[in-house]
Amino acid sequence: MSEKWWKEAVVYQIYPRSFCDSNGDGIGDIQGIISKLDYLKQLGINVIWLSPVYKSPNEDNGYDISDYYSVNEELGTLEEMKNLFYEAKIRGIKIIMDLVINHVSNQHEWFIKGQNVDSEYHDYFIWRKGKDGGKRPPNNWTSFFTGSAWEKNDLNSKYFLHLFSNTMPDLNFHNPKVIAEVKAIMKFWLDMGISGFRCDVINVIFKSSLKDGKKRIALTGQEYYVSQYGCHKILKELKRDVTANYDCFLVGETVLVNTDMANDLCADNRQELDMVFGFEHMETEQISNKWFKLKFQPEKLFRVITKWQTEVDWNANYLENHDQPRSVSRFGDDKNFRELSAKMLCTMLLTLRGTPYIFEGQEIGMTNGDFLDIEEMKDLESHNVYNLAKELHFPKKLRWSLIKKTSRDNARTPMQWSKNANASFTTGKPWLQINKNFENINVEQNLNDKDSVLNFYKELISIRKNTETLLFGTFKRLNSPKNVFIFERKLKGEKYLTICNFSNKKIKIKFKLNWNIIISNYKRTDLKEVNFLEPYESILIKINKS
Ligand code: TEU
Ligand code: CA
Repeated sequence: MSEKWWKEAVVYQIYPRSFCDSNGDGIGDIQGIISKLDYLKQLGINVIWLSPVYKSPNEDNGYDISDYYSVNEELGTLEEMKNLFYEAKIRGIKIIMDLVINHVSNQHEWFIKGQNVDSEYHDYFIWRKGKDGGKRPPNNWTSFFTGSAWEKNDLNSKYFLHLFSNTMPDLNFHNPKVIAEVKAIMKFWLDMGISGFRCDVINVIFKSSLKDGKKRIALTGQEYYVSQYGCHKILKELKRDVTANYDCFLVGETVLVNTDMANDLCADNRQELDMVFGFEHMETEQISNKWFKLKFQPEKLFRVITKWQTEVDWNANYLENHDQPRSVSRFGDDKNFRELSAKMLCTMLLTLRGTPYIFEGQEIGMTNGDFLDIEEMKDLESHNVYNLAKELHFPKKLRWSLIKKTSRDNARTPMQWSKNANASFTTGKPWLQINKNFENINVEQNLNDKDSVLNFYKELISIRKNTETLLFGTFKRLNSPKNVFIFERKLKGEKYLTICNFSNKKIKIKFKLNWNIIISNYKRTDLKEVNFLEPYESILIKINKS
C-alpha cells in the first residue's frame, strides 16, 4: 500500500522563521529545524510540511519567491537543505515543500526582465493597458490583500495583475513556458528527495478572462479565476508529466471552494490533487456589530465539518496554520480551560477521517500572540487591512479589535521551547515578539509533565496510527446536545465514538456502560455514573459489540 502512505500520515507544519534559530540572528533556520527532528520524531509525526524556504525579499515571509532554485540566505543553504532531507529520512520523516506558483516576487529575474515588453519574460506575466488612457486599472478586480488587483508599472506604463500584494505579480498560465518552468521546479526538488508539495492558492492560477467581475465586498473578479477549466487542465498535466513519476502527494490550498469544487480537484479518478485544504470551517465566527467582536459558533463548525467529512472522501484536516489564529484561542478557551480545550480540539482533529495537519506550537497549546499595538505586528496583510480600515474612518479601537483577533501574526510568534531567555527560540533578538506566556507554556515544561497537551497529542497520534478504523473508517455525525460534537467512525463492524464538548459548561449526557474509554482529557477510565460532560471534555470511546 505504499501508494497511499500519505493517508496514514500525520503532518506537522513548520513555519521556518518562527521555529528555531541556530545562529542568534533572531530568525529560525534550517539548522534549527535539524536540531529539533528528534523532538518531532518522539511526537510521532511522519511528514513535515515546510513553509517556503526559497530565496525571497520576504515581503510576505517567503511566499514571494525570487528564485525557486536557491534557499533564502537567512534560513540556510542548499547543502543544509540536503542535510535536512537526509536527517529527516533516517528518522523516518518525509518532507513536503510549499509550491508557490500563482505569483513570484517582483525581485524575481523573470519579472525584472519581463517589465521590458521585448523580453521573452514579458509574457510570463499578465499585462494590460489601463482604462482612460492608462489612468485607471484594466478591470475592477480586487486583491486578497485589499485594494485593486492591478499595479501600474513605471517602466512600460502597463498594468500587471497581482491577486495578492502589489510586490507579487501573478504568473501567466496561458503561457506554456510558465508551465514548463513549474514542471522543472517540481522535478528539481522531487529529485532531491522530497515527498510532495503543499500547493499555495493552487486553484486560482488560471484566469479565464479579464472582464470586470460582479461587484462584491471582497475579491471582485473571483468568478474568472477560481477553479477554472484551465486550472484543472494544468493540474492534470503536472500530475501526468511530473508527480506520477514519484512516490509523492499533493495537497492543495484551495480558496473559495465548496465541496463539489474540492471533489473536482481531488476525487480519485481526476488525477489532479490528492487532497485539499478547505476554508469553510475557518469561517464559523459571527461578527456582532458591537466593536466587530467575532463570536465563534460551535454548531456551525460541526455542520461544516460534517458536510466536508460526508461529501469529500479524503480531507486535509486542520485547525491552524500560519495564516489563521491559534485554535485554542479561537475554538477553545485559552484563559480558563487552555489545556483541556487544546486536548479536546486534538481529540477531534486526530479522529476525523482524512490526513491531519498540526501547526508548530499547536501541540503545546500555544495561544494567540499578545500584541498590544499594530506596530508590534509584522504581517503585510494585517497592515493592509488596518490601513484600509483607517481609510474607511473606522475608529482606532475598532481597527485594533478587528486585527488583534484575526491577524496572521497570532500564529507566527516564535515557538516556545523553554522558560529560559527568549523561550530558547533564539539567543538574539527575535524577528517577531515572543508571547510573554512562554514561561508557562513551552515544550520543556510539556515534556516534563505527563499530563501535558504535548503528551496528549503524542498519545492520540499513536492511537490513530495503530487503529485502522480511525484511519479508514467511515464518518457519521450522531445526535448530540447543543455545543457537543459526537461522531462515529466505523470499519468492518468496529466502531469508535468521538465526543467533544465545545462549551465551558457541564452538559448532561447518557452513556452506555459497556463502552471502553480509549482516551479522555479528564482522565476518566470508566463511564459508570457519568451523567455530565465536564467543560471542554473530550472522550474517545470504543464501542464493544453487545
Ligand atoms: O494564502 C492564501 C490565502 O487565501 C490567504 O491570503 C488568506 O486569504 C489570508 O491569509 C487569510 O487571512 C496563501 C499563503 O498561505 C499565505 O501565507 C500567502 O500570503 C498567500 O497565499 C500568498 O502566497
Ligand atoms: Ca537564524
